[in-house]
Amino acid sequence: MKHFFSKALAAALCLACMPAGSLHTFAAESSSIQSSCEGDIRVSSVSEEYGPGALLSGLGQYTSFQWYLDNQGTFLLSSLKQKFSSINYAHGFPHNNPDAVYLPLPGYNTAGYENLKAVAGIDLNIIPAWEQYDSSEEEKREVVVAIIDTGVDTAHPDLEGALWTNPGEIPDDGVDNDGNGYIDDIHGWNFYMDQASLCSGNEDSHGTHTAGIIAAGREGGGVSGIAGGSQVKVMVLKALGGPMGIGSPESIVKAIRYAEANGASICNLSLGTTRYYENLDQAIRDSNMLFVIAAGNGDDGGSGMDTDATPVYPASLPYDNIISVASLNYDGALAQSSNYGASSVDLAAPGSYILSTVPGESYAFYSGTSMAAPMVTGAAALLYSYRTDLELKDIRQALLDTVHPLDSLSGKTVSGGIVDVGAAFDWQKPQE
Ligand SMILES: [Ca+2]
Ligand SMILES: [Ca+2]
Ligand SMILES: [Ca+2]
Repeated sequence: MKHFFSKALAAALCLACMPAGSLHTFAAESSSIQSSCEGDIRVSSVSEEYGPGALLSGLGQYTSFQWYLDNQGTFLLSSLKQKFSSINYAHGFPHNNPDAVYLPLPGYNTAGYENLKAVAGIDLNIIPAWEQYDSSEEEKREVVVAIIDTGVDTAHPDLEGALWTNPGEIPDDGVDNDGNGYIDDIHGWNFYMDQASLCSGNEDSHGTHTAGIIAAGREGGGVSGIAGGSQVKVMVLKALGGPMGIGSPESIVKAIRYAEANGASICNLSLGTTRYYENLDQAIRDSNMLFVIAAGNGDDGGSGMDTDATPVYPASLPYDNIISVASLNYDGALAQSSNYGASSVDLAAPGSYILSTVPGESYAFYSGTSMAAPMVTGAAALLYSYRTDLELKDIRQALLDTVHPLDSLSGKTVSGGIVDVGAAFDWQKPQE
């Protein structure tokens, strides 16, 4: 087994003041409309004339801001700021626990984004995939996606129908009905607090956002998740918490084991650390799940790093069951804060100004590789559900083989491109 850990390099890595030895999630330059469990939706008047995708949902007041679904070249940050009453960072606390796993800090100054011009076609090409999925009469595979993150507001209306439900468990009766070792684990488990409750409020914004990217309903307004309204369901495994989104590698390892034991096949990890943990490495190496992992958001100054030279864990682990994901802007450039690596980062996905769910029936824009990874997780899950002829390792290959190549990603990622879901749906498995 190959070990990457380098003490000297570890200290150099972080989005902002992240010490060696912390695992954390990667949402940089987060722009929050609101993230509160009691919260209202603090959005000023929203017009559908801004941004792409206005027609994706008849009720979708937010869908028009999801540029990555169908980028028509009209998305403009300055317009966004005019439309929304508050655009703030979601996370802004220094990280100072040396033995933790945690949330990312905001990245660089976003001033350079004000007048960045969106480029048409820089998107997931998801529409053809949705059309195929919806029109096909073939039986779809049920796919459970484990989200190991902060918690998720499971009561968010846009996540109704998106959640995995443990079939053998009766809620709130104080009994471990299915005998899996966890009492009343209906939609997952809270490994951070070792309890069934999955949402504690603001601290669970990041996980709720991730869940929405993957599986928010395509119908009924709000946002549209990549695998929304499909046979894909998300299992909520809270392993990070507190105002700084801290957790331990042990919690993540337990969550990985739970996920696998309870039927998950794909696992989203929008988290990372500079420190090598043998137990985390082994849990991933020995797992049959496909892991989609955020590549990380750069160094102290918010500049993306080459993780071939400065690894980030677990994204940089060399296993075939990992897809490491970089973050792309709406103009097709690699996000300034996104890590990259010709051999350690597999592909890129949209990650700047991503609108998704946060606790309290709210929505927020976050940015970073934390948002790019669940794009790929959603794509992988939808593809795995649709292509019942494929195995998980084929899903990874299909996504890598069918990327839309971009000059900005050449030499910076293994595949040199942005994930193209429509093309992946038509992928042909090579004859052996
Ligand atoms: Ca149980
Ligand atoms: Ca029970
Ligand atoms: Ca929705």
